[in-house]
Amino acid sequence: MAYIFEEPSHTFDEYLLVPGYTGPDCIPANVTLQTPVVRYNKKAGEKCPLTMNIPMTSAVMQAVSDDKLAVALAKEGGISFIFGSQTIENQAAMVARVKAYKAGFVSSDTNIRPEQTLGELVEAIEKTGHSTVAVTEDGTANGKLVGIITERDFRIGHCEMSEKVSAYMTPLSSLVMGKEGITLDEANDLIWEKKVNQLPVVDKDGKLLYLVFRKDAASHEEHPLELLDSQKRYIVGAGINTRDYMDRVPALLEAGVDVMTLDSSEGFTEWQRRALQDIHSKWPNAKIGAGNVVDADGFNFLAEAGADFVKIGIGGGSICITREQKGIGRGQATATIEVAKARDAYYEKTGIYIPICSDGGIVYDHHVTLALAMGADFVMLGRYFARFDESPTNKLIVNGNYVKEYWGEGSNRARNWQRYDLGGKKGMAFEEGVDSYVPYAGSLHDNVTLTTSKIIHAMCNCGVTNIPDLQKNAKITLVSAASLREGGAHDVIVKNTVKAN
Ligand code: RVP
Repeated sequence: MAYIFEEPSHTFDEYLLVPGYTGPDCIPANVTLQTPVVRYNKKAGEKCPLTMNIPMTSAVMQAVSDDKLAVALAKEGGISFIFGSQTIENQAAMVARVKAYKAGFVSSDTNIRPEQTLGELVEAIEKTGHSTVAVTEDGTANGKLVGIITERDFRIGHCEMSEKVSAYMTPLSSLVMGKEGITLDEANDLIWEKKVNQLPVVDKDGKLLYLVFRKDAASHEEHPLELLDSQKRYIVGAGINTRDYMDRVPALLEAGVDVMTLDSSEGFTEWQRRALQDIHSKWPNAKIGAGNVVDADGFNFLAEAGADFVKIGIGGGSICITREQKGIGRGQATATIEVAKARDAYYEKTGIYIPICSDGGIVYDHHVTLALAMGADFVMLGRYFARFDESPTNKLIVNGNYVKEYWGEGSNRARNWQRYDLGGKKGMAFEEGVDSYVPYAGSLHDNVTLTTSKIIHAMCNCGVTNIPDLQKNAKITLVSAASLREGGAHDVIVKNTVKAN
C-alpha cells in the first residue's frame, strides 16, 4: 500500500511564534543574522567556508536574479543565484560583471565626444538618467578623458542646443582625478578634500577607468553587511541544470562564481545524484546546492550524494502551479520542519552540517522568521525580489498602479522545459508556472532593511540573538482559521489600510 502521511501538511501562514524570555542583552543591536551556506564538518570544529550576513537568497529566475540584483543583494549581505535558463555565455558574463563590480567604482555608461552638441548630450542623459557625463576623445566609456559635463553646467532654454559640449564641459586641466589603483578610501578623501562631486579615475595613458561619486564613495559605510570574497569582490551564485553542467560549471567557475545550485522543481532524482558526483569529482572545490525536496528521504538522498546545501519546496512558489498540474508537493512549513529534522539527524550521525534553504512560498516578512525557527538556515525568494527597482523586468503601469512582471521558470514565457522534464525529452505540453504582475515596491535596500529589522525584533521577542539559537529555542504554535482573523485588524473601520509585507 502507498505510504500515507496522515497529518495534513501546513503552510507558514498557519503558524505563529510564541515569545520566550527576553533578557537584558537581547536587544536588536546584539542580533546577528549570519548563517552558513554550505556543508562543513561542524563537529570537528571546522568553520563554514561560505556564510551570509542575512539569511536571504534570490531565486534562480529570469524575472529575478541578474547581475544588477546580485550586486544589490550582496551589498545587503545576501546571495543571488543568477538564472540558468539562458546560454552559458550570457550567464557567465553576468557572473563576471558582478565579480568585476567594484563597490563605489562606477563604469561610465553615459559618454560623449567634445564636438557633439548639447542636444545630443541631453538625449544621452534622458536615455540613461545619469546627469554626469564623461567626455572622451572617441565617446566611449574607456576612451581618453577630455572633460566632464553635468546637467548643472548648461541651462536648457538659455543655451543653444546646437552648441558644442566642449564649450560647457569642465576641461581636463581643471579636473581633479584619481590614478589607477586608488582605493575607495583614498578616492573618498580626495573628493572631500577638493570639494568635488565626482572623481574620474584614469590609467597612465589618461584613459577613463571609472568614476567615483561622492554619494557612492560612502557606499561601503552604508552597507556594513556587504558580502565580499577574499579579494573584496561581491559574492555571487548561479543556477545550473542536470544536462549541460560539464560545460556550464567550468564557465561559471572561470567567471568567478562562488556557489551554484542545481535548479529543479524536483531534486530527488538520479540526475541530480550524477551531476553532484560528476561535478565534485572534476571540480572538488565547487560548492553545489541541490533540490528541491520536501521530505527526509529526499534530503538524505541529496546529502549522501554530496550536496553542499539542500533546497526545500515543491509547489509553494507564488507563480507555481505544479500542485494543480501534477498533484505533487507539500505545504512549505511541514516540508521545512521535516527536512530540518533529517538535517539534524544527519549531523548527529556524521558531524557534517548541511545547511537547508526554504525555497518559495514566503509571503510576509514573518514567514522568513518562521522558516528559520523551523530549522531553515536561509530562504530563497522570487516574488519578494521581483518587486524591486533592481530586478531585471520593466516597471509598468497597470490599472493605475506601478507593477513589475514576474513569471515562473516553468511558464511558457521562460521556455525552460529542461528544468521540468526529469532529464527526459524536451517540450512537455503543459506549464508549471504562470506569467504575472507583482506590485512595484521600491528599492531592494529599503525593503530588505525593513524585512531584516522585523526578523531581528521577532528574534528578540523569542529571546535569541542568533539563528542557531532561534532554531533551537523557538516555540511555534499552529493557529486556527479563526485566530488568523484575530491576527489582523478586525471589527474596526480602518482609516488607512496598513498592508503587511
Ligand atoms: P516565490 O518566492 O513564492 O515567488 O517562489 C519562488 C520559487 O518558486 C523559486 O525559487 C522556485 O523554486 C519556484 N519556481 C520558479 N518557477 C516556478 C514555476 O514556474 N513553477 N516555480
